[in-house]
Amino acid sequence: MKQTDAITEAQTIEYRSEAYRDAYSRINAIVIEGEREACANYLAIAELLPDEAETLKRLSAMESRHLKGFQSCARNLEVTPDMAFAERYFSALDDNFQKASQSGDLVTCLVIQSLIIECFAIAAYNIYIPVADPFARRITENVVKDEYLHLNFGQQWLKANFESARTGIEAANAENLPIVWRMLNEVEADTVPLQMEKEAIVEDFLIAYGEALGDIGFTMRDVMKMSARGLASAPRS
Ligand code: PL3
Ligand code: FE2
Ligand code: FE2
Repeated sequence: MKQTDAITEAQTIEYRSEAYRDAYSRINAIVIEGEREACANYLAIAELLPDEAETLKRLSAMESRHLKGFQSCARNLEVTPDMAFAERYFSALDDNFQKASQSGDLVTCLVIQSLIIECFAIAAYNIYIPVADPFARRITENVVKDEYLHLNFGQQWLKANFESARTGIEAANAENLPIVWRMLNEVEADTVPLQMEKEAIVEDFLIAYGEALGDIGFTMRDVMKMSARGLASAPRS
């Protein structure tokens, strides 16, 4: 979509309508919960990777700023985020992260947080920015820049350890990517009043995730196979 089209389109959205604010109470809560978990997850990763603890604590602090930024977006629209919904929404992915972190499985932790969740965030935020209200747009533009750094952290570590991490990355992908496809289907209805296209989010996710996997060391064929994991079995909506 051309930038000018996006701006014209964004101006036609009734940010204060009941329908918009109702959908926003769930989407915004998902984002807040995602940022809250990301904040905790980087601290958990720091325990497993003491050499990088300083950097990881910085990433965690960024997540806590993101969390506050998105809370202010809800306040600005006088929306109460539905946090109980958001916790359920993330529970399958979060359970897998907790299991991995408790068993010291650093590779799985990095795949879930730095690759999968950050790519999901990057895709969603990029699609949201052109249709966001002006207040939320400014905040999300700044947040998304950080998310690329977070993706890059995991990407660089997994690339440097590709030989030993390879099978672990594949296993974590197989287990967790299907969950993300289900999560995307679950928010589809609520992205409509926000004028976010699910297809565009999927496309952006696949680009960011595929580029990361390719840079880490996977062949194009591997990338295709891994990205499609769970896509076909995800319930159609
Ligand atoms: C990691 O830094 C952040 C993790 C957040 C995950 C976000 C998932 C987004 C789902 C769809 C939301 C659309 C964006 C709208 C922003 C209010
Ligand atoms: Fe974040
Ligand atoms: Fe992040």
